[in-house]
Amino acid sequence: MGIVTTPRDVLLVVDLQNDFLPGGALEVPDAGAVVPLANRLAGAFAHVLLTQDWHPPGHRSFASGHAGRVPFEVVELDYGPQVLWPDHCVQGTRGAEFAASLAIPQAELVIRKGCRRDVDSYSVFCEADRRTRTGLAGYLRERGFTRVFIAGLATDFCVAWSALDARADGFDALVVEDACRAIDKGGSLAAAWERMRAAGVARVRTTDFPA
Ligand code: VGL
Ligand code: ZN
Repeated sequence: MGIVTTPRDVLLVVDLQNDFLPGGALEVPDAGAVVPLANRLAGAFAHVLLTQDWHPPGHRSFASGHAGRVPFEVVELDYGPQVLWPDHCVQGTRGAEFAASLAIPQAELVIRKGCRRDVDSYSVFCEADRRTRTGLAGYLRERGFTRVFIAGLATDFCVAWSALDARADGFDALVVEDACRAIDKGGSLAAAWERMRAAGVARVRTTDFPA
């Protein structure tokens, strides 16, 4: 598929932060490969936005605050099931900073998520309570963007939830598959692709863009 981008397209680069990269607190397998791909992909877009997982210390999604629990277990919170994570992307820490090799200075907006202590947010559109909006849909609409391409981390969490919410909010959503990496615990990656397929999220590759 040869993709021709237009000024109505936007690239969302999701969570390319130290804690998700090699040596980070919540390292995503092979995540280091994504940064150069994202840098190059960004050149095909007139508009690029970055997202940043941005938790206060003691965030409810951290296993460390749940007695007797360990990372990757699932607990029931008031808004539903929550995977517990190692402490990661704490506001103002080195782990929360963008990868040093990320080179997208033209990015127009950085949207932060997971900022409230008691509510996680994989989606860049809407928090895990499924009520609190981040404002991204309004921003995209006001600027006339209709197609949202997504690359970054992690395919089965922030990328997938954001793609699904983009569709729910009436945007075309296209995940650039090879410019993403997954956490993939307990079948989470296959389940995420199935949900995205059913919702009409398109699956594309960096090789679909002009060199
Ligand atoms: C993410 C788990 C916890 C992600 C963020 O960026 O996919 N995953 N926080
Ligand atoms: Zn997080």
